[in-house]
Amino acid sequence: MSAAPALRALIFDVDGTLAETERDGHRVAFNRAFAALGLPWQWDDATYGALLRVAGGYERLLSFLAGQSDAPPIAAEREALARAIHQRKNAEFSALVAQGGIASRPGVRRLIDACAGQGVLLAVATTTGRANLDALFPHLFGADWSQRFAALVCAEDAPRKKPDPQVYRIALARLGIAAPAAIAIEDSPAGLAAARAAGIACLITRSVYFADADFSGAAAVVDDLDAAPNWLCASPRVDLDALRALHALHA
Ligand code: XBP
Ligand code: MG
Repeated sequence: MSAAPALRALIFDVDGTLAETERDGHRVAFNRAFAALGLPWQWDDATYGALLRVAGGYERLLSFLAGQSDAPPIAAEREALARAIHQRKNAEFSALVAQGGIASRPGVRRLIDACAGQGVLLAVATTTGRANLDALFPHLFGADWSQRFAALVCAEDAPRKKPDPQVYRIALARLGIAAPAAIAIEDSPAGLAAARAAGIACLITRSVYFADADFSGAAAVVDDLDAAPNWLCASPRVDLDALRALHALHA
């Protein structure tokens, strides 16, 4: 029997995983965009939680507009409206981030800092656009954030949104590693499905909108990265030793 490959990379989802950007950022920004454009809609927490089943902000808007009797009846008009709302939403998201309204989730900064010293590559695999990363990451990881990540794969690179594995396959290609050498860290069922379909073991850190979701197929599920690992390891939190132990069990 051959030994399990070493853990070479952590591939992070962004929204809900690194920060509660859906609750504190995108939902608020969508509502500000609706108001700024004189549109009659506002999404409360429960509505947004249900809409999150559709990955991608633009796609989420289109799916919402298709079910609204007060939205344009012609598909091309709904698409134009969704593009306008989405563009404004992203501007509002950047403004929210600039105001300091979004912090990283527990343990994220610690784990990302640890990778640099231990030769574990870092990558991002997200359905959000690159502009949202450029706005958010300096606040989460400092001005030199881009030097920390060996690969950033966003909506512009991977148009087929999660649960499609495209975003993870591109991340692996850019990292130059095979799927068994990585662990994905995700918060959503669609993200888990995308990582698994790419052949990558996946750790779930539960976020507010997916607190009760079914994560069958995950290597493990924790409340956040500062929680005690619920698999066999000596670490008190999810650190690189804990992830190596999880990886050895699932690679
Ligand atoms: C994130 C998304 C994104 C964000 C908003 O999913 O679905 O659409 O909600 O970003 P994941 P955009 O965390 O699984 O990558 O509006 O830029 O799409
Ligand atoms: Mg997510």
